[in-house]
Amino acid sequence: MMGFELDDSLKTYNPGKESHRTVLWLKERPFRAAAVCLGVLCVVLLTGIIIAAGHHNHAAVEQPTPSCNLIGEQVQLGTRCNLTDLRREQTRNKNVTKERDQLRITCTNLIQEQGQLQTSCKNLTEERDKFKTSNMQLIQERDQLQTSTNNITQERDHLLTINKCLTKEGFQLKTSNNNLTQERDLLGTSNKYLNKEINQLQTINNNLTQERDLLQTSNNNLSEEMYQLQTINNNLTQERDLLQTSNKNLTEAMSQLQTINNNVTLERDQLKELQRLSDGGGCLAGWQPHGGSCYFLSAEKKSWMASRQDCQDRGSDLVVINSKEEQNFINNFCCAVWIGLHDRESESKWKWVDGSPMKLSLWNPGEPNNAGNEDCAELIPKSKTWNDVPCSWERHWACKSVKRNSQPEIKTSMT
Ligand SMILES: [Ca+2]
Ligand SMILES: [Ca+2]
Repeated sequence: MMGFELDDSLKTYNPGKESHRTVLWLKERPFRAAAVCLGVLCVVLLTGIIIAAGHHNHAAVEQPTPSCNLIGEQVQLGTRCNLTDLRREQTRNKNVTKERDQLRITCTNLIQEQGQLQTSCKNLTEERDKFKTSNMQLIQERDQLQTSTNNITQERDHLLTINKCLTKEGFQLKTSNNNLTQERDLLGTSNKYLNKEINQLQTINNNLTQERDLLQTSNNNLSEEMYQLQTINNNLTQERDLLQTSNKNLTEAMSQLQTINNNVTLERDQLKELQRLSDGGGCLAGWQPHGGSCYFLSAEKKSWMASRQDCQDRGSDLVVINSKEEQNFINNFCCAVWIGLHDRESESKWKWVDGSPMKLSLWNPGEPNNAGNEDCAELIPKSKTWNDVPCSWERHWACKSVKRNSQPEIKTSMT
C-alpha cells in the first residue's frame, strides 16, 4: 500500500522478545529499516487526521440540525432512543480520544525510536563501510593467500616429485652401497692375502737380490775363468786337431783290423754250424730231421700269426704238408699244432704259406666249416686230420726248414 512490504519478522514485531533479532535485522538492512520507519510515521499522521475528522463529526452531532429537530418533534415518543444513541456516541468518542492519546504517545515513542534508529543507521553505515574496507582488504589478502597457496601447492607437488625421485635414487644407492660393501669386504680379504703375498715376495726378492749379487760376483769370477778357459780351449783345439788327424789314421787302421776280425769270426761261426749239423743229422739242435727237411715243435702256445713269426725268426716257416707220409710224421707230435694252411686272404680259398695251392685235402669230416670266422688250420694228431679254427686261438706250432748239410760251401771274405 505504501510502495513497500514489511518483512514477516516486522509484522510480528514484539519489542520485549524480538529486540535482539530486530537489532540484527537493522544492522543487516539499514536503508530498508529507515524506509519502514518513514512508513510507520505516515500511518501515524493519517490516524491523527482521521481522529480530528471524527471530533468534528461529534461537534456536529451535539448541535441538532433542523431536520433532526423536525424528526424529534415528529417522533417525540422516540426521545428515549435518541438519548441512547447520544450516550453511545459519547462513549465512542471517549474511546477514540483515549486511542488518539495512546497513538500520540506511541507516535512520540516512534519518533524517539526513529531518531535512535537513524543514529544506529548512521553508525551501522559507518561500520558497514569499515567492514567493506576490511572485506576488500580481506579479499585482497585472500587472493594473495590463494596465489600463495597455489604456488605452495605447485612447490609441494614439485617437491613430492623430487621426493619420489630421491626415494628411488636412495633405494638404488642403498643397493649399490650394499654391493660396494660386499666388494669392499672381498677386496679387504683379498688385500690381506695380497699383503701376505707381498711380504713373502719381498722376502723372496731380498733373497734373490742376495743371490743375484752372489751370482754377479760368481759371474765375474766365471768370466775371468772363462777367459782363461778360452785360452786353454784354443790351445786344446789345436791339440785336438792334431789328435784328430792322428785319430783318423788310427781309425782307418782299426777299421781294417775290424774287417779282418769279422771275417775271422764269420769263418769260425760257419765252422761251428757245420760241426752242429754234422752232429744232428743236418738239423739244428731242437729240430727233428725227416726226409730232406727239419721240423721244430714249439713247447708253448701262441696265435697263428705269432707262431708263424716265431718260425720266420728261426729262418723257416709254418709246416707245409705235401704228402700223407709227411702228415703221418707230424701226427706223431704230442698235440694239436698250427700248420701253414689258411684262407685269411679270401674265404674258402685255402693256400699254404709258401703260396702254393692246397693239393692234398685231409680235412676232418664237415670241415672246414668257418664256424665263427675260422681262417687258420690246425692238425689234430688223434684224428690225423685238419680243422679250421679262429686264428686268434692259441696252439703249439710246427716249423719246417730244409736240412743245412746240403748247403753250399762257407763263404770267406777275408782279404
Ligand atoms: Ca675261413
Ligand atoms: Ca672248423
